[in-house]
Amino acid sequence: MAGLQPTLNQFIRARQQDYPDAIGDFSQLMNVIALAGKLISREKNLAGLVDATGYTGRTNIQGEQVAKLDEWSNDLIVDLLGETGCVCVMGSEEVEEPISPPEGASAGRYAVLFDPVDGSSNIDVAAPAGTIFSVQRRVTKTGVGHLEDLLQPGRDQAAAGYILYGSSTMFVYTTGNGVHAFTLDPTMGEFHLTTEDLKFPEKSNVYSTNEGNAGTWLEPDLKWVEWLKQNDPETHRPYSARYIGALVADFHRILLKDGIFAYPGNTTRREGKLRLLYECSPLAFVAEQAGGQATDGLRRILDIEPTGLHQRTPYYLGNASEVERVGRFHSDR
Ligand code: FDP
Repeated sequence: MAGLQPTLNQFIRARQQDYPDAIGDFSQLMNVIALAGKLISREKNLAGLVDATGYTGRTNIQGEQVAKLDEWSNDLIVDLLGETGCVCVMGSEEVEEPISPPEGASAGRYAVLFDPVDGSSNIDVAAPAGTIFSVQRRVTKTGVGHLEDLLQPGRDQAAAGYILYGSSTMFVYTTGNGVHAFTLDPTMGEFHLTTEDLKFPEKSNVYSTNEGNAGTWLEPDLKWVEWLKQNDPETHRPYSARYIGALVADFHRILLKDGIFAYPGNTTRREGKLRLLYECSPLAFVAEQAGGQATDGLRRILDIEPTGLHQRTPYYLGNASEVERVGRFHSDR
């Protein structure tokens, strides 16, 4: 029954013993991210009424149009995190360079990367979108705003997760001790635990990819999707296709119902579209903690050594056996 399950705050506090060096910073960070999620959720739900649809007219570092909600959410998260005194640097999809906490705020032990609104083109059509976050421990000793604290491989993440703005607003996170999902009760303004230690289901015959790009795909991906579509009931084929066009929403469906998400590289952009540090790595951490996998076709996403804040990677994410299968199509590329 709603309201009886622990709140996100209570749940994280009860698990402080998972972090021997915890001094409350981590729970504060999670609470602030959750607060941002509640505010973005409210803004998204009222989008047409509060001038939150459409674009600002600017393009970001990726050359993509900046949606009004992208900009609003980015500023909100930067302000909220910056004030905590828990961060030494932030990295956002919307900002080219590392972001320092404001002058006067103390520098904390964490570096936080985020995509404020993933799938923002869905906002104008009242379809799902999300926020993705990744928390790394600082590796530098002094000062703030160091790129080095952001450029760490995904396997070192202290925590990662996402907020899904769908028919419900969900907060899903891991600290490397399982994946836990919370649902926002908007009447209470609280996230309540809905699933502890979430795992991918066993069965899997759904794929999620933008097949409209197939004309630019490389041979392994063409052959793989062709295989998925063949009729062979023994191997549960053909697979069903589902594509929402917002990574968080597509991934959440797969996490709950099984399958694989793919955004391959292609002939014009070998590195694909999705960004390693604030899209792929955090969801890869969640996926692995739920028994799934994430690769670039050949390499484990969490083992990629980042070289740039906005670097991209081909991406295959989901049920372990499905990610292994697509890897076999890529193994001779
Ligand atoms: P968007 O550009 O709308 O923000 O990385 C961004 C992303 O959406 C993902 O959420 C989504 O999976 C993908 O791009 C959609 O890209 P395509 O429109 O090329 O399919």
